[in-house]
Amino acid sequence: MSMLSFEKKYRVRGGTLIGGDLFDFWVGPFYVGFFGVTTAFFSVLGTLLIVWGASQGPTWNLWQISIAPPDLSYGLKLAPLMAGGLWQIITICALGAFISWALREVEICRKLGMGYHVPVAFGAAILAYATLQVFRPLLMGAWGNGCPYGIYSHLDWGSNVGYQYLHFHYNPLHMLAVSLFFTTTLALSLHGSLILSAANPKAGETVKTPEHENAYFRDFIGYSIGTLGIHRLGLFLAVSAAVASAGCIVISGPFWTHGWPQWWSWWTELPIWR
Ligand code: UQ2
Repeated sequence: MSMLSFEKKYRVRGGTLIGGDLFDFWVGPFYVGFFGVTTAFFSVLGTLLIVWGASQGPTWNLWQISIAPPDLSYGLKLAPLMAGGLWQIITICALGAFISWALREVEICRKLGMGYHVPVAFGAAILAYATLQVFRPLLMGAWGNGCPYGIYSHLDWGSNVGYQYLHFHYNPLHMLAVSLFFTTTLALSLHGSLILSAANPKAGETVKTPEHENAYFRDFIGYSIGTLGIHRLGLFLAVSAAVASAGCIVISGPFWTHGWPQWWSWWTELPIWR
């Protein structure tokens, strides 16, 4: 715990959103807080329900275990436990845990006097999950449109939904989301490799500074975005990827029911070709 002397200054009471001082303490290096307790509650309950669901299923093969949403015929009703009800409760546990985690981040931000960029960014990932498992099924009128919890089964679901729209790669927001994910990995590979290079000079030489990092990229491509800029760019790319993902799935069904290749006929139907 090399940061303990630094942390002493920042391990302060207060900043909690709920419960006052009740859960305002640490366990080892970890802040607990009211939302640490609710995170633990929802994740333990959800995990136990998945394991129990698996025990009631046909296999212990890790790849094949699956907990499926209800049949489409149940619509938006609560389903019997063994016919999708388990999936519904597990989905509530998952969202409970994710939202608790984000609020625990908010409390830590408040203690440190930081901005809320971290929980807001994580909120984009929660939005994508909620869009897939809650908002889209709601808009389509049945929980059966949600994605199953299982390693192979969620891949099969993705493949089937893709083919349902003939060729999902023609979905313009899917195109944007994929491009943003790839660009995120490009930016992080450029950044991580630059940091490791500057921090690991030849034996006996001192660690290099941001001046060297700027000079490297100016020599290489004539431009450096800067040490603050690369982190702003990374945040923007990653959050945009999650938001575009949410968009690309929620428009598939609720707002576009044909194949995605057909969407592009807006181009051939432009009056300029007549
Ligand atoms: C940079 C810089 C860093 C970096 C990186 C760059 C000193 C430590 C990686 C270079 C990044 C550029 C030029 C932007 C690339 C654009 C896209 C869309 C991938 O200049 O400043 O700080 O880590």
